[in-house]
Amino acid sequence: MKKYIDLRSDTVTLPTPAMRAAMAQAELGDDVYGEDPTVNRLEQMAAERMGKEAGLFVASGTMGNLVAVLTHCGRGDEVIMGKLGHTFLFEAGGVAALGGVHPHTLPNQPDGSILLEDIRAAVRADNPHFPVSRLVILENTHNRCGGAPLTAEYTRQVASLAGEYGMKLHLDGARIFNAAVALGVSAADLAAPADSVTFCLSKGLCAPVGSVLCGEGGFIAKARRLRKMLGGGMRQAGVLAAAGVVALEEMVDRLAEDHRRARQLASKLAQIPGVSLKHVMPPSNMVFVNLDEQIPMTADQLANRLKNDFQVLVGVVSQKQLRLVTHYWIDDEAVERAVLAFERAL
Ligand code: TLP
Repeated sequence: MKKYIDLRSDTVTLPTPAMRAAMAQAELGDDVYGEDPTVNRLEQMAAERMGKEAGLFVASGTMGNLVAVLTHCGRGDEVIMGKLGHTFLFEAGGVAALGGVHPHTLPNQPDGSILLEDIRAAVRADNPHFPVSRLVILENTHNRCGGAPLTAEYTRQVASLAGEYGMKLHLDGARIFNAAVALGVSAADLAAPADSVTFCLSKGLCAPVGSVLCGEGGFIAKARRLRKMLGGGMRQAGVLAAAGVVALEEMVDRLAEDHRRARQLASKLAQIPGVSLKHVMPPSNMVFVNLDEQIPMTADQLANRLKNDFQVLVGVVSQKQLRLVTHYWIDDEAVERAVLAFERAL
């Protein structure tokens, strides 16, 4: 098999040798009976890291967000989310399809936030014509907004606005540790204002599978039933959770290296004629590359050329935009080789 430099996403990360060893040795039980000690340990560690009472190991970030929405909302309720949010764009419409929950989308600002006045204006009056406004979702870091981190202060303002109207706040913190490292604060600080938070073990943290949904004890008990309903009750899941434990113990602080490499990649790509970037100084581990009109190629064509001629894989966002994501398996040499591939391909 050819050896690719894979910058399509941090979801492509393979487990580290320490994770494989922990998986092989994990103590196991039936988690649907609550008897898998490794899952229980991971859920407890995750809850502590998020500053919440309890955690629930789920198969993916998508499942974590879906379970959270179904736990907070009933059929005919409305959830406010960003137009560029992962929950709106990339989760197969699960909240509507499976929960009968109505998405109300609002513009995302370039920094990933949603304007407070937009949220306030979107809240429904108590009137039988309208769905009931029940939940707000924020995303941190914000994927489509260039990996931008939302501050704890902004999140607090949204939580307090939501609270004024009896709504809850869910945080899609798939990359909350990237946000914490970027801002120099703890993930618990960022999650504190939210009623619930999902974070992913299988992105920059390198675990092969899984996310954890965290919140208060009663919320997680209800979420556990919904996870079962969705087919997400996993049995000897400790074999996966073991990698998650290593992810939390060993892989969080090093995310700063991925951010440094994203800046390095961006600053070099920005020097190539015809290339411009969403952020010349990317705030976390994502680099969004725009191809100017002078480049006679679509993003798709460029991605194919990078793959076939240079063994470099990148994500295609739109006709003229690519996304490159740094992660544990991208070292300084891979960054250099990717830049060289762009220079030659263009
Ligand atoms: N994001 C993936 C793709 O689905 C786009 C990626 O390559 O970035 N929330 C956020 C903010 C995400 O970026 C993702 C995955 C998820 C949730 C869903 O996680 P999974 O893939 O575990 O369901």
